[in-house]
Amino acid sequence: MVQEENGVFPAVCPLDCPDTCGLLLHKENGRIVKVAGNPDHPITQGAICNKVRNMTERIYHPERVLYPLRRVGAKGEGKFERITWDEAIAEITERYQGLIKEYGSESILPYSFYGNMGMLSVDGMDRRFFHRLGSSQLQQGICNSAGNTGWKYTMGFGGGTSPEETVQAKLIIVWGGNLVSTNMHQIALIEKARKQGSKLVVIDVHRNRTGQRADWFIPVYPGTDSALALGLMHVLFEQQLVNEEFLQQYTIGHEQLREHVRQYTPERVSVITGVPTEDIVKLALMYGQTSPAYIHIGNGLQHHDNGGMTVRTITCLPALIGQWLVPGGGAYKSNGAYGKVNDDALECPDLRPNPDARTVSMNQIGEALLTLTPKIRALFVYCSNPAVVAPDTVKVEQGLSREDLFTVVHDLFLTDTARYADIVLPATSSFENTDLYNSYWHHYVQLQEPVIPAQGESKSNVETFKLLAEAMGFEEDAFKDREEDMIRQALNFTANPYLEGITLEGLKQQRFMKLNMEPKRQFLQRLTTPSGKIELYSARMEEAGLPPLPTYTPLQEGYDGERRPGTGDVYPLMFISPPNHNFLNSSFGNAGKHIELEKQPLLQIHPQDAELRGIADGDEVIVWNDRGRYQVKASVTDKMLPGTVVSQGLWWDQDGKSRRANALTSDRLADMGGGAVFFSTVVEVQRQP
Ligand SMILES: Nc1nc2c(c(=O)[nH]1)N[C@H]1C(S)=C(S)[C@@H](COP(=O)(O)OP(=O)(O)OC[C@H]3O[C@@H](n4cnc5c(=O)[nH]c(N)nc54)[C@H](O)[C@@H]3O)O[C@H]1N2
Ligand SMILES: Nc1nc2c(c(=O)[nH]1)N[C@H]1C(S)=C(S)[C@@H](COP(=O)(O)OP(=O)(O)OC[C@H]3O[C@@H](n4cnc5c(=O)[nH]c(N)nc54)[C@H](O)[C@@H]3O)O[C@H]1N2
Ligand code: SF4
Ligand SMILES: [Mo]
Repeated sequence: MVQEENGVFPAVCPLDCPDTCGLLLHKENGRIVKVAGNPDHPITQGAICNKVRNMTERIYHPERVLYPLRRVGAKGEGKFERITWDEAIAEITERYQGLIKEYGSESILPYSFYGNMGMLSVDGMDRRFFHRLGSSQLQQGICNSAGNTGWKYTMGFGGGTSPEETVQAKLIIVWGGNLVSTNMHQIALIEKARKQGSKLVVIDVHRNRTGQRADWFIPVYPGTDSALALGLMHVLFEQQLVNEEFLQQYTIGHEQLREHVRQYTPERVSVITGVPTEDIVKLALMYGQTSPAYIHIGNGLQHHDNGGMTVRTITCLPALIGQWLVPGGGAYKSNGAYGKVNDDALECPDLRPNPDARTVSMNQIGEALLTLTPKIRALFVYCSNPAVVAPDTVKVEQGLSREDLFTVVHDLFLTDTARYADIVLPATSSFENTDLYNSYWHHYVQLQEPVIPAQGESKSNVETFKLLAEAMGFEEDAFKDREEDMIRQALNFTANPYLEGITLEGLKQQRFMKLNMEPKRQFLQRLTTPSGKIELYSARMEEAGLPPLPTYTPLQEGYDGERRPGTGDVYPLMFISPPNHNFLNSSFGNAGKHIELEKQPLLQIHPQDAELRGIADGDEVIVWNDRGRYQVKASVTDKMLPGTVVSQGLWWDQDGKSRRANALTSDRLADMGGGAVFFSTVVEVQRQP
């Protein structure tokens, strides 16, 4: 049931952002005229970002896809004709049935990520459908999987310090994260802490918006953070700043670690990281002598060849000084595990006739489309835009161009990916749906109910996959469930004590309900490693062929102390392409206001590197390597150490101007979790002739 024509209605921000803000949608004559923050939300407290304040532009965008489309031009050309839903569903099921008969169900691959964080949308009816179909499975390693794996080897449970506590911290280290743009309410909490005398240290490869606010910004060479953390450990042990009692009681491997870190002297670490020796010592003393000390581990530093080990190494630091037992101390990488729902009930993996169906890495989609045997013959993309966000987009595009590939894209827009589709299906915005939301940062569960009707002929993911299931003749009850049934099933999960007391009825009344955080105080319960302790030495890592102790491993492409930029390598510059302030990954890359604010993609380049190449501020430059090219405007700045160039934002390429950063990035996988290595990229830059 959709709400009345006029009024103010509660909503949830659906975007892949840790804050998961509570919203209020103001409606006039049936249209949303204003998107505001909900002041009653205990964490987000009515403040929202500019991106979502301008969300109406996206919802009512003139280019929103409102009807099913069939391709009439060449793949990539973007020429389509309008068809009906009946025609679209009939064509898809006919193709799928034919492919299954001839090549088996694994010839079909779903491709999705968290374009909408609603659990029913991306971990719900869609999963049921592809399980029952017996499709190939997608390994979703594009975002945080390397780092989260490294964290879990060390700590077990995938949750750290609660946001509310961080205001008590006296020292806050933001390590490889740009929270001003990507987690604004954590910044609000940090500012509160600073008013009470806390210091903010930011460690990053460039002085991003967050670094610009820091009391101390420490620039590092990309991919060298584990060496820095090991250098800090060296000093902590040497200066006897470690908490021996905590190490004895709560950790295993501290004796081995003590020996192991002797080799990481500040002098050696300084050469590897670019951080002056005295700064390494100063930071170690600060960390060892300030309590509570909180480390916020960003996602950026784990998009590297060594990303899993980097997060694992930093995760060991609070244990050395016993900060896990201090309220406001400890560390955060993701708090997703606290709100874990009943995934089996939601996704119904038992419907799968072939539990051993092959798994394809979403980071290697281009390669998979081009070379995998037996071939992928059909691709169903939803809640993701691989032609822009996946590594090595030149290969992705070649794969998507295959004439014998049948591609369906379900989206709100004709994205760069959708232009290669055979069939495009129109998706609703989250404000048109019922869905359940968790945050991977704060502890509030939230409910979205439709505020406006589905625009045009758009349908939600749940509806779309139900229609497809019906047309495929899938008769299981799982495909008859309504949204509210699915929410009840998800919340019915006694295995997670944090979820106790959260119900659909409660959510309808209160809109946001806090997880039951009582068990958290029993810190030991959260150490779900095999030993039940913090594993400074991990036998499981050893079994997986990884160094069991925290270790620094240089990037495969790139440089450290031994191999400096500009010393004759073909591609002497490290290329970092993190998110920008006004887009959400590639979402909003087509919205007027958001583009107006970002203007155009820039390449931040150090004055030394610019001078060497005769590049002046404002010049159009070409960035290239063996994989592809990227055309941007140079911004000469000393925000990075020489040798690193930075370009923020995932831009659409529809004007044919080579505007995809991922044309340059590699589809290698990180050391853990099948993670992506976006930032382990080397390039050369020249002024556009
Ligand atoms: N405005 C906005 N907000 C977003 C997003 C967005 O696109 N726009 N995306 C959302 C998503 S999906 C995610 S995963 C999060 C990500 O948000 P964050 O956790 O903040 O991570 P990133 O922005 O990817 O990278 C953060 C920083 O890592 C730095 N970095 C790169 N390599 C290294 C390194 O080797 N060492 C160190 N120390 N730093 C390094 C980059 O320079 C960058 O400043 O943000 C979410 N929020
Ligand atoms: N170079 C480089 N590449 C990166 C990153 C980086 O920092 N640098 N970051 C990486 C990270 S951390 C991530 S998480 C990925 C993110 O990559 P994606 O998950 O692909 O994120 P978006 O680009 O936001 O694309 C989401 C799409 O889902 C659509 N969508 C939204 N809601 C719905 C819905 O309800 N139904 C359907 N069917 N569609 C919907 C949106 O319109 C949009 O086109 O990108 C990765 N790529
Ligand atoms: S994108 Fe993040 S900060 Fe902005 S409204 Fe959504 S949840 Fe809040
Ligand atoms: Mo992400």
